[in-house]
Amino acid sequence: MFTRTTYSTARTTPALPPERRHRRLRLAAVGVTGLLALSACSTDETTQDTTENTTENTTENTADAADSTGSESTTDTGSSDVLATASVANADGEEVGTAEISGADGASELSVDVSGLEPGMYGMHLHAVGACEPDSTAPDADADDPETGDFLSAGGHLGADGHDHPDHGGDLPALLVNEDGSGSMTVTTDRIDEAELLDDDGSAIIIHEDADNYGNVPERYAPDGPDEDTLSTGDAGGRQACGVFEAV
Ligand SMILES: [Cu+2]
Repeated sequence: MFTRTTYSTARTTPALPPERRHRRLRLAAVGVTGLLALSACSTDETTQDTTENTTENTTENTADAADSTGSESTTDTGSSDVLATASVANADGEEVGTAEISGADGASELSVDVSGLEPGMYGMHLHAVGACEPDSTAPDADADDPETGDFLSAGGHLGADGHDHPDHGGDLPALLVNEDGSGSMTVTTDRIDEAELLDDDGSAIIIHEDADNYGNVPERYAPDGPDEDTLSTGDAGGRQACGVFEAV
Protein backbone atom coordinates (compact mmCIF):
# COMPACT_ATOMS: atom_id res chain seq x y z
CA MET A 1 0.00 0.00 0.00
CA PHE A 2 2.99 2.24 0.30
CA THR A 3 4.30 1.67 -3.18
CA ARG A 4 2.81 4.79 -4.71
CA THR A 5 5.54 7.02 -3.32
CA THR A 6 6.19 9.83 -5.77
CA TYR A 7 9.57 11.19 -4.76
CA SER A 8 11.18 12.65 -7.82
CA THR A 9 14.54 14.28 -7.32
CA ALA A 10 14.79 14.62 -11.08
CA ARG A 11 11.79 16.90 -11.09
CA THR A 12 13.73 20.07 -10.48
CA THR A 13 13.46 21.44 -13.96
CA PRO A 14 11.94 24.90 -13.93
CA ALA A 15 10.16 24.26 -17.22
CA LEU A 16 6.84 23.23 -15.73
CA PRO A 17 3.54 23.77 -17.47
CA PRO A 18 1.52 26.60 -15.84
CA GLU A 19 -1.08 24.21 -14.38
CA ARG A 20 1.57 22.08 -12.66
CA ARG A 21 3.37 25.15 -11.33
CA HIS A 22 0.17 26.54 -9.85
CA ARG A 23 -0.49 23.27 -8.05
CA ARG A 24 2.96 23.29 -6.53
CA LEU A 25 2.55 26.80 -5.32
CA ARG A 26 -0.85 25.99 -3.83
CA LEU A 27 0.47 22.97 -1.94
CA ALA A 28 3.46 24.89 -0.70
CA ALA A 29 1.23 27.68 0.53
CA VAL A 30 -0.90 25.21 2.49
CA GLY A 31 2.07 23.43 4.05
CA VAL A 32 4.31 26.31 5.00
CA THR A 33 2.14 29.37 4.94
CA GLY A 34 4.07 32.47 5.68
CA LEU A 35 7.49 30.88 5.30
CA LEU A 36 7.92 31.06 1.57
CA ALA A 37 8.24 34.15 -0.51
CA LEU A 38 6.97 32.18 -3.49
CA SER A 39 9.70 33.50 -5.74
CA ALA A 40 10.65 31.73 -8.96
CA CYS A 41 14.27 31.02 -8.06
CA SER A 42 15.51 27.43 -8.18
CA THR A 43 16.19 27.21 -4.40
CA ASP A 44 12.58 27.93 -3.62
CA GLU A 45 11.53 25.46 -6.28
CA THR A 46 13.44 22.69 -4.46
CA THR A 47 11.82 23.63 -1.16
CA GLN A 48 8.44 23.52 -2.81
CA ASP A 49 9.20 20.08 -4.20
CA THR A 50 9.97 18.75 -0.75
CA THR A 51 6.78 20.21 0.63
CA GLU A 52 4.77 18.77 -2.19
CA ASN A 53 6.24 15.32 -1.78
CA THR A 54 5.48 15.32 1.91
CA THR A 55 1.94 16.48 1.29
CA GLU A 56 1.31 13.93 -1.43
CA ASN A 57 2.74 11.05 0.55
CA THR A 58 0.75 11.91 3.64
CA THR A 59 -2.43 12.18 1.65
CA GLU A 60 -1.85 8.94 -0.23
CA ASN A 61 -0.89 6.98 2.85
CA THR A 62 -3.96 8.19 4.71
CA ALA A 63 -6.15 7.23 1.77
CA ASP A 64 -4.48 3.84 1.58
CA ALA A 65 -5.08 3.25 5.26
CA ALA A 66 -8.75 4.11 4.85
CA ASP A 67 -9.05 1.79 1.86
CA SER A 68 -7.37 -0.98 3.78
CA THR A 69 -9.65 -0.56 6.80
CA GLY A 70 -12.71 -0.62 4.60
CA SER A 71 -11.75 -3.78 2.77
CA GLU A 72 -10.80 -5.59 6.00
CA SER A 73 -14.14 -4.72 7.53
CA THR A 74 -15.98 -6.14 4.54
CA THR A 75 -13.92 -9.32 4.70
CA ASP A 76 -14.61 -9.74 8.42
CA THR A 77 -18.36 -9.58 7.96
CA GLY A 78 -18.16 -12.32 5.39
CA SER A 79 -16.14 -14.61 7.66
CA SER A 80 -18.68 -14.94 10.48
CA ASP A 81 -19.55 -18.47 11.54
CA VAL A 82 -22.75 -19.73 13.08
CA LEU A 83 -21.97 -20.73 16.65
CA ALA A 84 -25.35 -21.88 17.92
CA THR A 85 -29.01 -22.09 17.03
CA ALA A 86 -32.16 -22.40 19.09
CA SER A 87 -35.70 -23.43 18.43
CA VAL A 88 -37.92 -21.07 20.43
CA ALA A 89 -41.16 -22.45 21.85
CA ASN A 90 -43.93 -21.35 24.17
CA ALA A 91 -44.90 -23.07 27.40
CA ASP A 92 -47.26 -25.39 25.49
CA GLY A 93 -44.31 -26.66 23.51
CA GLU A 94 -45.40 -24.97 20.29
CA GLU A 95 -42.52 -23.58 18.24
CA VAL A 96 -42.84 -19.83 17.76
CA GLY A 97 -39.52 -19.09 16.11
CA THR A 98 -35.79 -19.50 15.90
CA ALA A 99 -32.64 -17.79 17.08
CA GLU A 100 -29.11 -17.96 15.74
CA ILE A 101 -25.81 -16.63 17.01
CA SER A 102 -22.84 -16.06 14.74
CA GLY A 103 -19.39 -15.02 15.87
CA ALA A 104 -16.95 -12.68 14.19
CA ASP A 105 -13.81 -11.12 15.63
CA GLY A 106 -14.84 -10.41 19.17
CA ALA A 107 -18.47 -9.66 18.44
CA SER A 108 -21.53 -11.81 17.99
CA GLU A 109 -24.54 -11.39 15.77
CA LEU A 110 -27.85 -12.61 17.09
CA SER A 111 -30.80 -13.07 14.76
CA VAL A 112 -34.27 -13.83 16.07
CA ASP A 113 -37.42 -14.60 14.07
CA VAL A 114 -40.76 -15.31 15.66
CA SER A 115 -44.39 -15.58 14.59
CA GLY A 116 -47.73 -16.26 16.19
CA LEU A 117 -47.14 -14.07 19.25
CA GLU A 118 -49.34 -11.33 20.65
CA PRO A 119 -48.29 -7.94 19.27
CA GLY A 120 -46.18 -5.94 21.68
CA MET A 121 -42.73 -5.00 22.88
CA TYR A 122 -41.06 -7.67 24.94
CA GLY A 123 -37.92 -7.88 26.98
CA MET A 124 -35.55 -10.47 25.54
CA HIS A 125 -32.37 -11.84 27.05
CA LEU A 126 -29.93 -14.69 26.92
CA HIS A 127 -30.28 -16.67 30.13
CA ALA A 128 -27.59 -18.62 31.92
CA VAL A 129 -28.92 -22.17 31.74
CA GLY A 130 -29.93 -24.13 28.68
CA ALA A 131 -33.14 -25.55 30.12
CA CYS A 132 -36.60 -24.50 28.90
CA GLU A 133 -39.03 -26.29 31.17
CA PRO A 134 -42.58 -25.04 31.69
CA ASP A 135 -43.72 -24.69 35.27
CA SER A 136 -40.24 -25.08 36.68
CA THR A 137 -38.08 -23.60 39.43
CA ALA A 138 -34.88 -21.60 39.12
CA PRO A 139 -31.58 -23.47 39.58
CA ASP A 140 -30.89 -21.37 42.69
CA ALA A 141 -34.47 -21.45 44.01
CA ASP A 142 -35.12 -21.30 47.75
CA ALA A 143 -35.46 -24.96 48.71
CA ASP A 144 -38.01 -24.16 51.42
CA ASP A 145 -40.24 -21.94 49.33
CA PRO A 146 -39.40 -22.35 45.64
CA GLU A 147 -41.11 -20.04 43.18
CA THR A 148 -42.41 -21.84 40.13
CA GLY A 149 -43.13 -20.49 36.70
CA ASP A 150 -42.63 -21.19 33.03
CA PHE A 151 -39.00 -21.44 31.99
CA LEU A 152 -37.60 -20.41 35.38
CA SER A 153 -35.30 -23.38 34.79
CA ALA A 154 -33.27 -21.14 32.48
CA GLY A 155 -32.00 -19.18 35.47
CA GLY A 156 -31.01 -15.52 35.44
CA HIS A 157 -29.36 -13.48 32.74
CA LEU A 158 -26.21 -14.77 31.08
CA GLY A 159 -23.09 -12.95 32.30
CA ALA A 160 -24.81 -11.37 35.29
CA ASP A 161 -21.94 -11.73 37.74
CA GLY A 162 -20.70 -8.37 38.92
CA HIS A 163 -23.10 -6.40 36.77
CA ASP A 164 -26.52 -4.85 37.12
CA HIS A 165 -29.15 -5.01 34.40
CA PRO A 166 -28.85 -3.87 31.61
CA ASP A 167 -25.09 -4.52 31.66
CA HIS A 168 -25.30 -8.30 31.75
CA GLY A 169 -23.63 -10.21 28.95
CA GLY A 170 -27.00 -11.59 27.85
CA ASP A 171 -28.94 -8.32 27.89
CA LEU A 172 -30.42 -7.34 24.55
CA PRO A 173 -32.68 -4.77 22.91
CA ALA A 174 -36.37 -5.56 23.29
CA LEU A 175 -38.19 -7.54 20.62
CA LEU A 176 -41.01 -5.85 18.73
CA VAL A 177 -43.81 -8.19 17.70
CA ASN A 178 -45.90 -6.61 14.98
CA GLU A 179 -49.66 -6.63 14.50
CA ASP A 180 -49.45 -9.80 12.42
CA GLY A 181 -47.73 -11.59 15.29
CA SER A 182 -44.33 -11.70 13.64
CA GLY A 183 -41.13 -10.20 14.87
CA SER A 184 -37.55 -10.28 13.72
CA MET A 185 -34.39 -8.67 14.92
CA THR A 186 -30.69 -8.88 14.25
CA VAL A 187 -28.33 -7.30 16.72
CA THR A 188 -24.57 -7.20 17.02
CA THR A 189 -23.23 -7.46 20.55
CA ASP A 190 -19.71 -7.69 21.91
CA ARG A 191 -20.97 -8.80 25.30
CA ILE A 192 -21.44 -12.51 24.70
CA ASP A 193 -18.72 -14.74 26.07
CA GLU A 194 -18.70 -17.72 23.68
CA ALA A 195 -17.30 -20.05 26.34
CA GLU A 196 -20.07 -19.04 28.71
CA LEU A 197 -22.70 -19.32 25.99
CA LEU A 198 -21.78 -22.93 25.31
CA ASP A 199 -20.58 -24.01 28.75
CA ASP A 200 -21.63 -27.25 30.42
CA ASP A 201 -25.08 -26.03 31.46
CA GLY A 202 -25.64 -24.24 28.17
CA SER A 203 -27.74 -21.12 27.76
CA ALA A 204 -31.14 -20.09 26.47
CA ILE A 205 -32.95 -17.19 24.88
CA ILE A 206 -36.06 -15.97 26.67
CA ILE A 207 -38.80 -13.74 25.31
CA HIS A 208 -40.62 -12.20 28.24
CA GLU A 209 -44.24 -11.14 28.66
CA ASP A 210 -43.53 -7.48 29.45
CA ALA A 211 -41.31 -4.72 28.20
CA ASP A 212 -37.84 -4.26 29.68
CA ASN A 213 -37.17 -1.06 31.62
CA TYR A 214 -33.39 -1.57 31.44
CA GLY A 215 -33.09 -0.58 35.09
CA ASN A 216 -34.36 2.86 34.16
CA VAL A 217 -36.68 3.86 36.99
CA PRO A 218 -36.81 7.65 37.24
CA GLU A 219 -35.95 9.15 40.60
CA ARG A 220 -39.48 10.57 40.95
CA TYR A 221 -40.75 6.99 41.19
CA ALA A 222 -37.87 5.57 43.17
CA PRO A 223 -35.97 8.19 45.19
CA ASP A 224 -33.56 5.49 46.40
CA GLY A 225 -32.99 4.14 42.92
CA PRO A 226 -34.17 0.87 41.35
CA ASP A 227 -34.45 -2.13 43.67
CA GLU A 228 -32.69 -5.47 43.44
CA ASP A 229 -35.37 -7.07 41.26
CA THR A 230 -35.17 -4.30 38.70
CA LEU A 231 -31.39 -4.44 38.66
CA SER A 232 -31.42 -8.16 37.97
CA THR A 233 -34.40 -8.53 35.62
CA GLY A 234 -35.41 -5.20 34.10
CA ASP A 235 -38.95 -6.07 35.27
CA ALA A 236 -39.63 -7.85 32.02
CA GLY A 237 -42.14 -10.13 33.75
CA GLY A 238 -43.05 -13.72 32.97
CA ARG A 239 -41.40 -15.85 30.35
CA GLN A 240 -43.59 -16.53 27.29
CA ALA A 241 -41.07 -18.31 25.07
CA CYS A 242 -37.73 -20.02 25.45
CA GLY A 243 -35.11 -21.71 23.29
CA VAL A 244 -32.04 -23.72 24.26
CA PHE A 245 -28.93 -22.93 22.24
CA GLU A 246 -27.34 -25.89 20.55
CA ALA A 247 -23.77 -25.59 19.33
CA VAL A 248 -23.37 -25.85 15.57
CU1 LIG B 1 -34.83 -12.47 30.70
